[in-house]
This record gives sequence, structure tokens and C-alpha cells, in this order.
Amino acid sequence: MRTRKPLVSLVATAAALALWLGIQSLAEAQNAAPVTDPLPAVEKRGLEVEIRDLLRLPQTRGLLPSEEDTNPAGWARVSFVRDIADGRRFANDSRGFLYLLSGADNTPSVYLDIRPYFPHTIYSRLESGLIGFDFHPDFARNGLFYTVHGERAEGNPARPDFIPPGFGEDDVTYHNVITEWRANDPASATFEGTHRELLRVAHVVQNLTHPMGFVGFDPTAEPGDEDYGLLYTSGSDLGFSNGGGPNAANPGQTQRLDSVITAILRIDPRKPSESGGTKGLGDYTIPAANPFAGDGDPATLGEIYAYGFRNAHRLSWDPADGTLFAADIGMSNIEEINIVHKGGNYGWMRREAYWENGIVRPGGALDQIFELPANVLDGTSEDEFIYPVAIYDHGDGQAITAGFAYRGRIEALRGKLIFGDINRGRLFAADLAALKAADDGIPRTVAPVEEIQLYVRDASGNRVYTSFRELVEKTNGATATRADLQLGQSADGEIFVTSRQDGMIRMLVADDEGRPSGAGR
Ligand SMILES: [Ca+2]
Repeated sequence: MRTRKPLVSLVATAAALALWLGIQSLAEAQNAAPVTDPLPAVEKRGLEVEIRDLLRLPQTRGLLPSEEDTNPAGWARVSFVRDIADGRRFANDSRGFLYLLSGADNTPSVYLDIRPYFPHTIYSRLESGLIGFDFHPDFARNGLFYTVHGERAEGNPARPDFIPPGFGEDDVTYHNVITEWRANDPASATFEGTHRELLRVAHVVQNLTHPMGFVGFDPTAEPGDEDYGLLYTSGSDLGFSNGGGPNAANPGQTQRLDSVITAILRIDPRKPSESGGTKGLGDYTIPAANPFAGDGDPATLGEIYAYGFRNAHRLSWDPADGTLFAADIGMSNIEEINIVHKGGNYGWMRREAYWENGIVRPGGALDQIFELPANVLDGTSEDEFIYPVAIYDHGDGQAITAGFAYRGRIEALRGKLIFGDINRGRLFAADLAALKAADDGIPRTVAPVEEIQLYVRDASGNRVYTSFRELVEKTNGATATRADLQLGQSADGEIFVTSRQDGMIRMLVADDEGRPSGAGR
């Protein structure tokens, strides 16, 4: 793969910019108008799936002062449901709780409350508080699990391991922290043990926007595989797009390999003294197989796995072949499913899907996109970027959820990637084979996307068509400004459907599974 020297400053002259953009026909391109309504609407084409309540987390409204809570009306702010290798199920409430869900009825009990450990935690943003978690694949023996959370910089005695290039401690507004926890007894129903900080990254924009939103292990990796026991993070721009204040809207902080910004990191969480390997920015080891670990260039960060994402806040692995999918939230125009390749550059802020983002044009803006030259779009003139394999535009949604490869019990969804839109709460599907075929080096080839029609069963067992948003509003007894949809996947491949509004954990279920009593079968 090609590597590029990090871009240190945004050059202003048109000639230099032309080189930087790598576009031969810049004069033509500059005269073009921004693209509006870039894609046809996503439609329903006959996929109909039942959704059913699984459990509702305990309500945590009123726990925080309302000005410190991003959504005081939200029942509980669940964003991850995870089945771990020891057979147990966990879910988080970003207000600070990690729950164990036990037994056939998934009874929630608090496994860990992070609040006493992290007094500087911020809860007032969409991705804040206890943002994410995952358990080591060998948790049953080593007791290790990992969390990511956000903290205020003001009054915070901790020092970041990384501050964006060109900024200093006085510029820091928030910290984004990955923590390793070690349970004394991994089988216990409540956490008791120790923790240590792995990585603390600084934000310098006004809001805690696009922090690291994910920590996770590749569940398809077996002991002995390159990926086994390595922790991945989201690929997030730390608010350098629209995080607010004078330091945002800053393309010069992207497209560089001396920075964690926009990069999916892959780290070996072990201390270097334990692994015998190379220390990273924080107290962990750089995996020797990482793409920039052995490039001999001291200016590249060894923890970078792939880069050029705006907010690839969710990763997932296809259980069939280990394909790594990243769902990347776009700026004002395009939402993306990407297939992640080691060392790949996914374009942000120079690209938004297979368009050029306006921020890199003289007089252009972050909320604009422009057509790329035809020879780039059709792949005859290859550039240095990897392009998404499925996309939808902001006529159909505003922010993409995770996507999960589905091979479970619901026949209609088998062989598809299931994803959705956070704000609108719509569920989408794309064929896995078409997604993989679209990973072809040709920017404009993408897999078709269709919408899933949800239904519930009434007391007589009849289908009642519904939207996810309607379900959330009914459960909460109030209208919601956003559906706040998130998805998860169970150990047996089924799909969890959650909302940070109503705290309910639902599942997509097969048509013939356990209908209510009285329903004809
Ligand atoms: Ca393609």
C-alpha cells in the first residue's frame, strides 16, 4: 500500500492545492456546483421482520443535573449490548452503568458503576459518559475488560498521552480515556478488582464531538491468529469537523499518520514490560503486524490500523470470513458502510464517500460535496483512497448505526448486512455478497440498500406494522426528537435493537418463534 507524508499545513495557493487534491482537472472542478440530493431514496422492497421487547434497563432519569445530561428525558442511555465469550450478556447505560443481564428473562443487575472511579466524566453529549465497553476474549481466565469514556479537561489532574499536533495543554477541552479493568473473580456477578489507564487522548474543539466511540475485539480471531487479543477503537475525528469553536473545520488535522485523529487504532493492551514489545502512546504495546509499526518512519504512529474516517463509531466482523465493517457517519450528505483494510486511507476530510468534501476547496464548506472526475469515479485513474461499499444520503437519514453480518434464524435477512439510521430509527439491509463485490477499487460501485419494514404482533397474533420510532415513543409515552437507534448482535447471530431514549432492548425475531398465547400457529 502507498503511504503518504503527513500533511502539515493547508497550502493556500491554487497551484499547490491542485497538487494536494490530486485532481488533474481542478479548473473544471472548481467551477462545478455542489451536489445536492446525491442518491435515490432508500425504499422498502418486501423485507418484513418482527421486532420484540427483550427487557428494559432500569430507569436512570434524574440521576444527573439536567444540564449535565444530554437527554434528561431518556429512560436509560443504552448503546451497546454484548454477549461475551463466557456465555454472559452485558449492556451499558452511558450514565455510568455496566449491567449484567442474567437468566432467561435477562434480569439486569449493576456489574460496574464507573462514577466513583471517574469523577471528571462528562455526560452532556451524545457520545459521553460510559461510551463503550468490551470484554477480552479470554475474560473467563484473565478477568480483563475495557471501557471508553469522556472527561472534562477543566480541573482534571490527568495528563493526556496525545494532544493533536500543533496544540498544547492549554488548548485541551476534553479527554477521551480507554481503561483496562481486571476482575478478581471473572465469574462474579459484580465487579471487584483493579483498573489501569491504557490511553488518554485530548480534544481541543469546543464540544466532546466524535470521541473514540468504540472499543472491541475481533470475535472471529482464535488464539494464535494475528488479531487475537488485540483491541480496536473507532476511527473518529475528535470533532475536527464540526466540534465547534475556532479549532474545528480543520482539514489539516486529517490525512496524517502522526496523529490518532480519524484513525481506527489496533493495540495490544498488554504493558510493554509484559509483552516485551514496543510501547505505544499510552501504556500498551504496538502490535508488530500493524501497518505502520515496522515502516521505519518515526513520524507514523504504530497503533494506526486504518485512517481517514470522520466518525467510524462502530466496527463489526463478519463471522463467516472475518471481514471488518466500519459504519462511518458522514458530515451533511453521505452515510457509509466501509470494508476496512489494514493501512487503508478512507478519505476524510478530502472525500465524503465518492464525492470531494467542500472544505478542501477554496471558498468551499464542510457541508458541501462535489462530483469527482469521471476517471476517478470509474476507477480508471486510481487515487490513494478506499471508498465505501454501501451509502445512503441525508434524504434518508442523518447518522449510520453499526452494521452486522446476519446469518441467524430470520430467513429474509440471511446473507445481509443489517444496519440503520440513528436519528430516524430506520433499519436497512444490503447483501453481503454485493458489499464484498463492491470492494473493488472502483469508487462508484456500491451495494444496493433497502429498508426493512418492522412489525409487532397484537394480542391475536396478527402483524401490526410499525416504525422503530413509533415503538420508542409508545414506550416512553412521549414524542422523541430522535429515535437514537443502535444495533448489537447476540452470540448466536441475532440482532439487538436499542434506543438511548427508552432504555428498551429489543430483538429482531423469526416469524415462527414463540408467538403470544392464543396466536394460531
Ligand atoms: Ca466500489
